[in-house]
Amino acid sequence: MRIFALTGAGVSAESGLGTFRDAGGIWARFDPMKLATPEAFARDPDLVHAFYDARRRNLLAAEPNAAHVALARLEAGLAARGGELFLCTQNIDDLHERAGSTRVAHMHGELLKARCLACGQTSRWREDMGVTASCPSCGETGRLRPHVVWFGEIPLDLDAIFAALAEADLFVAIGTSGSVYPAAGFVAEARALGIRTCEINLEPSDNAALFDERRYGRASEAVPAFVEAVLAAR
Ligand code: BV8
Repeated sequence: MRIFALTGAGVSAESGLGTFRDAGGIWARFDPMKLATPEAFARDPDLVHAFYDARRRNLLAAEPNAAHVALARLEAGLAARGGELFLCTQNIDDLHERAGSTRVAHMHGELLKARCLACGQTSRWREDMGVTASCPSCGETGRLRPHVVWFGEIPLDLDAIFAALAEADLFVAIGTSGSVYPAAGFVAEARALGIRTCEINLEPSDNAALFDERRYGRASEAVPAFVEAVLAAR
């Protein structure tokens, strides 16, 4: 059985990482259009770096939760049965990896990586970045940005993502409001391909009506229950 799982901020919410649209979520305190765009970075790099430096520090103090652990178990359980999990995340945290997932497509990039605007190299980055950091590859100073996909930029790994989606037997969206494209369009793509769809979320998402199956609850409870059901059925 091939499962394509798309995760969003809701899967990391119980690990203490803010979500984007919930009351009090990251964007509720910051305007995404002011921060998560190339224009914002060009206009006020200090402010954008401060936003990501704060999130990076928060992430380094966070732990994966039961939802991340369950998805790692699903990857191993499907592989043991000759199946496959393609885990595509909109999240820029590394909690899936820290929970044991080995194949994660970070379509919106990764908070713990830096990209150099001088040499184009990406490197692991765990400290504050700010406008004075130097590139580990070329040594240039003040030319680093977070390796994340901002609004208006093209998400990463799209070819691999759409290829995996086309091969899936089940598409499951977990902890995402279905409000950011192209990720929010994946469920419609799955339906057009005749693929069964499932949503696991705290509450109905913007595109809830497009899902064949809907499971609501906190990810740390609903995702383990879903994984047990899938692995018991095989
Ligand atoms: C692009 C990285 C062109 C940075 C982010 C149509 C087609 C294509 C593009 C567009 C389009 N319409 C509009 C666009 C433009 C735009 C867009 O979608 N705008 C929106 C505002 C309408 N899209 C883009 O700009 C994208 N690029 O289009 O390029 C292109 C595209 C394809 C091909 C060629 C060219 C780039 C978008 C990426 C932006 N970067 N993040 C950073 O993190 O700072 S987006 C950001 O929002 C996050 O990555 C996040 O993934 C994303 C979506 O948010 P969610 O993850 O869903 O989080 P949210 O808070 O919204 O929802 C959380 C859910 O969890 C809620 O439902 C909540 O109920 C639930 N929840 C909460 N707690 C729990 C829970 N569930 C379970 N348990 C809990 N405990």
